[in-house]
Amino acid sequence: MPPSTSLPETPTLEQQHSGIPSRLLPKATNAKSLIYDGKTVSDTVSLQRGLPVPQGISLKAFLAAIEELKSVIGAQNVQLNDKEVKNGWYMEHPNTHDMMPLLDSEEFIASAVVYPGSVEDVQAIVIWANKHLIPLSPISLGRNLGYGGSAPRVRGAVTIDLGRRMNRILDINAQDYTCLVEPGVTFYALYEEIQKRGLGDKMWIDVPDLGGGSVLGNTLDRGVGYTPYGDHWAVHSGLEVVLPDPSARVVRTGMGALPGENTWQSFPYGFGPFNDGIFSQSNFGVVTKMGMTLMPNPGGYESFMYTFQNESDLAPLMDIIRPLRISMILENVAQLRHCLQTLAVKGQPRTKYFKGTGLMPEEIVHEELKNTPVGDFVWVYYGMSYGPPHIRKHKLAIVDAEFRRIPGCRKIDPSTLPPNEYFWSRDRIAAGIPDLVELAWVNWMPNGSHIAFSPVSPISGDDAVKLWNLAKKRHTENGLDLMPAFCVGLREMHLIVEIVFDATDKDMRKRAEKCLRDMIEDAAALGYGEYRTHIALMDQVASTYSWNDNSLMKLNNTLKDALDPNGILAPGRCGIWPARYRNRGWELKGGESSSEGNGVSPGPGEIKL
Ligand code: EUG
Repeated sequence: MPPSTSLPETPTLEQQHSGIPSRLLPKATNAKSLIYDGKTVSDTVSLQRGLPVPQGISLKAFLAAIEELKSVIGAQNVQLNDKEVKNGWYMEHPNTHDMMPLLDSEEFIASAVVYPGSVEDVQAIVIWANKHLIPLSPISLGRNLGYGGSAPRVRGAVTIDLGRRMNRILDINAQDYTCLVEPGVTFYALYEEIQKRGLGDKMWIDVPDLGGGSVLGNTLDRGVGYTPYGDHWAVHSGLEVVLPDPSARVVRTGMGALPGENTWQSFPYGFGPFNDGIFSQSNFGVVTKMGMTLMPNPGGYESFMYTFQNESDLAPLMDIIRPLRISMILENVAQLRHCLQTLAVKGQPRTKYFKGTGLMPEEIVHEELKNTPVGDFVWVYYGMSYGPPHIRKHKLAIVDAEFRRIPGCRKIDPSTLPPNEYFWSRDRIAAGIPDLVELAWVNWMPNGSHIAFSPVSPISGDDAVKLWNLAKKRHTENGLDLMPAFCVGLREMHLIVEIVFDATDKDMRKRAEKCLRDMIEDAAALGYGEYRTHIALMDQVASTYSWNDNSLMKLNNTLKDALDPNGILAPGRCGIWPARYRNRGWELKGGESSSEGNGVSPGPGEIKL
């Protein structure tokens, strides 16, 4: 590895749609050097298996089809993936494969990447794919890290990188507090544009832990942010979708169906069935535009942070949080984090604290935390109160009285914390200011990669403890450090357990997969299902939603066959397989070394429900 001082500078938003805002460039430089310090192998890998031609087409026919596509959308907008792949890092990520591979890095990999510049180009690509029966895999930014990133589920699918050339903010409506975006608009870009137009005092956006993702892509995957508008899907309004059948028809949902409409972004439903849902976490259409509502500046805000000293505080604390959250005294998707993640987010490798193998000893974590400005703890709650001071005062007093029912609870005074303390990153994010700090815990392991276990549960002490115990059991069995964060929604919580692993360590990858699959199974047995998952785990997660003889998947299959009769769009995404792939062993159940099934049927396939 070259010394990190010689790394090229991270591209900025001025230079490219996926770039970092200039205000965050020093942070990006620092984050990048920490990540590159942790890489023990070359960043570029030449493809051992050559061009990953998708099943069902010969190399010769595939290459001829690629030439044909070049003549339709321009040769410069079609790139074959036949030489090498580069892993990069969050800000300079690949669009060809999963840079954090759970299986071999040549499994979830594209044969080519295409760059449409318009909705018409997207239609042309869909028509082309139907003609040649070539699988497509659309991405917006491809920063769905922990869930497969930019990778296609089917080896050799042609990735449609929508974001590179379709990244306009089409509208920011300062009267209705809405916007309309293309796939390539990141949270960073939307935030900067609102500031640039002088609207920053008036309106906020809602941002996830990292701001480099696509607003549209994150919302379609039902991502989460940390202002009161944190449920992105719930606050979107209006989609434009290219359908995957050979007609490649363009549809606008909700009010967008009415020519000359004036409420596409302010009334999501329109008339008739509310279709938006079938285009989220699915493979039923290529979304090319999305409306999003924006939050009025609440007129002030104040972050707060409480620490709790005992593992056993988890249950009573959750039971305290639930009524406060449902009644909106706790106003945002707040996080209750475990101390190990707080240590890891400092960005240093685990070996800095512990040279041994096996699990990170708890005593060492507590010894380290004692010497930090926050001090030692087991759980930490990050929240924010919104509104002018006289309104915040009453809400914060209730929170304080309730949290202090837990013996040993400490409220940390933010004025005692240095500017680089993680608290300030949570503070910015809960105020809708996108940041780049969260990433740092990937450095816990060399070649740090992460993959999430994300079950949904009621907000209750009993449920939190059950999930904590099952995660702990499976992590211990597999020798993996456990770093849970409970993200508390309004009436449910998402537990997010990110397993950090060394992607070059085959044995560790196997243990991570075993741990994830066992947790999914254990959770399902207790009534918990995941809100989102990695492409390698989608078949398993989908199979847990099996009520009444898998009737939900049967409905999804009916929709898939009707909308995508040739099965070209993102086969296998969210466990939904087109007829051409069904019953041919494409589903991943665990332990496989190949992500592929045994062929595809030559025609539209037998539709059997
Ligand atoms: C995080 C949160 C998520 C998710 C993946 C990661 C944050 C980790 C609430 O949803 O799906 C610290």
